[in-house]
Amino acid sequence: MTIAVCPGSFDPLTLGHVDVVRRARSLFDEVVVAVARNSSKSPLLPVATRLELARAAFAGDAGIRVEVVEGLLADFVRDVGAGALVKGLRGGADFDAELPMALMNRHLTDVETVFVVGEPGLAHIASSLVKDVARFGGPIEDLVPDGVAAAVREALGGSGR
Ligand code: COD
Repeated sequence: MTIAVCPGSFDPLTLGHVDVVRRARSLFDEVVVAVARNSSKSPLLPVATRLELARAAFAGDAGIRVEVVEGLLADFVRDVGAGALVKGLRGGADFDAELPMALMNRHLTDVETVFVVGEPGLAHIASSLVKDVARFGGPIEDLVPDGVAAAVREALGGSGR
């Protein structure tokens, strides 16, 4: 059985992430979505909320499960028996950010990183922009799975629409 890990901060989960995870599932028998407790970014949503929202988004998808990654991603990949990491690319800037991580993860565990090109119609969606739009009262419902917009607004203290 082929297993891949799709890691991210998912702060918040967006339709871009969902597209990448489902593309990964079309290539591998099982996909483990790894919600990073600690990344270099300080999250808006607590990890329990990010986990719950991701589990709800993929509840109907066979072969996709969602876990928290507590420490090094390379250790998590080894622990779940995955053969690959899958990351999504929106453009060259994503590749520039992802390449050093792919090289470091291969250095640490020999795991390969597979890049999938996301749906072009979702290329404008980034978690950081979703939070920014919400912070200033803009609509985010059509950028994120069900339930995510309400969680973002609540975390922002009820600001926004
Ligand atoms: N279309 C296509 N792809 C997309 C889109 C979109 N609209 N939106 C996001 N993506 C892709 C991103 O390019 C990325 O591949 C993935 O989705 C996740 O994105 P984010 O922003 O949620 O996640 P990041 O980039 O903050 O995740 C960073 C990690 C959690 C992977 C990293 O910090 C990590 O590995 N942390 C664990 C500790 C560790 O091992 N550190 C050393 C790493 S070498």
